[in-house]
Formats: sequence, C-alpha cells, structure tokens
Amino acid sequence: MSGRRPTDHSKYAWIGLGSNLQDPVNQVRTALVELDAIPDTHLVRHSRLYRSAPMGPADQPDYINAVAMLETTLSPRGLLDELRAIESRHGRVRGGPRWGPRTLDLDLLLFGERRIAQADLTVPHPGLHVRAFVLYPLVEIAPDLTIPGHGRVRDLADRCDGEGVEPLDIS
Ligand code: ROI
Repeated sequence: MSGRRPTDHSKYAWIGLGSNLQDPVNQVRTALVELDAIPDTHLVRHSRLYRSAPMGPADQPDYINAVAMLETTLSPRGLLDELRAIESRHGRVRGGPRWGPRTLDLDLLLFGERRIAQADLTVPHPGLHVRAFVLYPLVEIAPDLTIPGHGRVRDLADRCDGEGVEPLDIS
C-alpha cells in the first residue's frame, strides 16, 4: 500500500500534568479527556495518577501528577497553544507567585526528538530529567524513552529521589 495515512507526519509529544487546587484528581482526569480532543491529536496512553509533595514553597497542597503520550500532526507551537487553552478553561491564572499552587499545569515535556529553545518554550522541558513527579509516571509508560541530552528515562528515574511521590490507589 502506497497511500498516505493521516499519521505519516505525526510526532509523539509527551505532556506532564499537575494540579494542586480545586479537586486536583478531577482536574487531571478531565484534562486527559481534553488532550485527546485536541484537533489532529490523540491520546496514545497515560500513566496512573500520582500524589506528590510540592516542589517549591511547602505551604501549598500536595500535587496530583500524571504524564500523557500524544500523537499529533500539530507543530510544537500549535500544540502549546492548545495546552494553554486547556489550562485557561481550568481557571489557570498566569502571573501568580513563582512555584505557587495551580489548578492545572500542562507542560510540553518532549516533542519527538526535537530540541527547542525559545523565550516561552524549552523542549525537552528543563526540569524533566530531575523531577521525580515527572520521571516516575513517565517510567511507568515509557521506561526506554531517551531524553535528548540526558539519557534513558529508566536510568534518570533510578537516580532521583522519589520520596513523596506515590501512585494513587484509585487511578
Ligand atoms: N510540585 C509537584 N510535586 N508537582 C508539580 O506538578 C509541580 N509543579 C510546579 C511546581 C510549583 C514547581 N511544583 C510542583 O509547577
């Protein structure tokens, strides 16, 4: 078969989800459904939901985190715009305190093998290779994935302190 399928130019994009306000489990669950509804994109798989102690100021609630693998024909910029639109629908207000609590954070962690260094978009995500609340869910669904410049997810997860990061029983 020589016919061109719609996925011929698609890429895998990896998204980190985080929430610690206004029913975080529900925020993350609904966001997963919304990721699948992005145009020209579908949700391939996602991790369980994890509870994690806050990185940053400690006087905020624990976070719920997960990661998702998307297949998309959008550009990184097009996908980023869609992620921001979902965050806004979840009541995310930008410009709050640095590392303060949030209703929904959608981070573009990886986009194929691409490396992007723009003012508002760095891929791979600069914290990805050292954050247990991203690496633990990621190792669950993609242990052999390589993070350009840093190595395999499995090895990075082994090296980082996962204290305070636990899968939820219910996910
Ligand atoms: N801490 C945890 N545990 N999980 C997050 O998703 C998260 N997101 C953030 C900051 C404030 C850095 N801390 C976090 O943006």
